Amino acid sequence: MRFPAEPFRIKVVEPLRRVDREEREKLIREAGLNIFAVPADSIYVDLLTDSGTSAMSDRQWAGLMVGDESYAGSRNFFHFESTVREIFGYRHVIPTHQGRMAENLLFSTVLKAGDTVPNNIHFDTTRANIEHQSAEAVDLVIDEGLDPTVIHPFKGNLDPQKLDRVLGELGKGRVPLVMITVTNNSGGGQPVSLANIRAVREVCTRHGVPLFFDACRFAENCWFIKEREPGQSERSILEIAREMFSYGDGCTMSAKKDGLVNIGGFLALNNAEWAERITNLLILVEGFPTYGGLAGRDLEGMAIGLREVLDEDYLCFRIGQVTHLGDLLDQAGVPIVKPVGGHAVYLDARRFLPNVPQPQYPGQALVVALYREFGIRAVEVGSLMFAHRDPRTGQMVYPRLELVRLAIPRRVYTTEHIRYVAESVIALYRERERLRGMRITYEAPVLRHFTARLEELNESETAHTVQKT
Ligand code: P70
Repeated sequence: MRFPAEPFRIKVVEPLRRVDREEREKLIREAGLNIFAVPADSIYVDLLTDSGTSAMSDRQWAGLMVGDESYAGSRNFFHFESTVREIFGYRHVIPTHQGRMAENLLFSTVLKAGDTVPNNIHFDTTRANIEHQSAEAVDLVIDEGLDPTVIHPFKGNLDPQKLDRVLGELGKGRVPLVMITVTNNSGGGQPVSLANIRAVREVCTRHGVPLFFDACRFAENCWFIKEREPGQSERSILEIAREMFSYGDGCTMSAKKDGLVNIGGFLALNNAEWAERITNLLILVEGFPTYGGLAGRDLEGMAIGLREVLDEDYLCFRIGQVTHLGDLLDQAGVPIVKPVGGHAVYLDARRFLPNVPQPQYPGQALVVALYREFGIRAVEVGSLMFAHRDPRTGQMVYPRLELVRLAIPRRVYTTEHIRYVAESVIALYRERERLRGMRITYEAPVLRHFTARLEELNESETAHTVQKT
């Protein structure tokens, strides 16, 4: 058997609408070639994100019915709090409506202008929330993590030597915390090893700087540790998670990923003084500390989801389904980031469309074509998302990786859907020299990819250098 079959059966179905090519063409044009602006019910397979798109289990739905909607002291909060303490091990548990609010509360409390926050690679909202405090977000992933072709079991590892250098130069006065993102979303959903986390902890301790996790996909990271790290194969996912988090001082979490819920997040930490300041801010901007911007039933769904995600049959299927998509594409010669990560397959747009230079958004050209031709929604993780003007030099700085992410929602699509996606991408690859670059006609000052508008370049504006294979 190639990979385990779905460890669940389907009790409720959500019909999908098929929209023909002509209508898709019209919709994507009206959307300004921005896939975020296409109505979701005009999409056949939606791989925009694995965030908030999971199917909840029957137990989670049952949990919603025992939601206690008391303003203060809801019983679901205590269930949620004890679950987070057991898995993550941090004393203070602060619920938020999603991950970026946890980031915002943390960074607006502990950062001052001119500070620096290292990470393996910051994701977009994390980077934006740090820059919003006039601080700097620096990416210190190992060099292997920036090359889509290098095979390495833990390409999400943070380079301890690079970190030592940054902390040596800036000192704890300028670096209030170090972060590690598990798994490393912007680098292809790549895991971080326990050995690397221990090494990072050692550097942090030597410089007196706390370590926080961006824990969105922690269970998927732990699955890779169990599979790939020597000496870990006999341990449970819970044991591995507890050890992993024991090296940190806190975490931010978007439960929309490995919490298996459609909304929810939290901040958990040991520092009582930070927790008190953050809680006071929470009351001002989000809600009372026992609900934090959520309903009681949402907290119950999270408490149950955080346990379900530790199930090995689930994780084996989940990671297997993503790997299966990657294998189908790889066997057909489609350039992808290898090895395949935990939650998504990433197309390498530089090699897919060598005729479209980075300032012409090759990743976005692929995203638009996948929708127009096949009704599939993917997301660009490249120059549209990350290119920015260096404030010192005034020059545009382009990211090393130009990727298109096919993120797989949890427990939502069947293997046939996955095969449809693979066949579509392969068909597009065979037709790739027809694709054109694009230019931006509108952009917002921060997180521009969510609302930007673009237009396609004409034939003469696109450099055609692709070799027909
Ligand atoms: C995604 C979403 C969210 C995220 C994350 C990491 C490592 C924090 C957050 C914020 C965002 C997204 C991107 C493209 C399209 C749709 C959505 N990641 N840290 O899909 O969490 O969204 O709950 O505020 O990946 O990767 P939250």
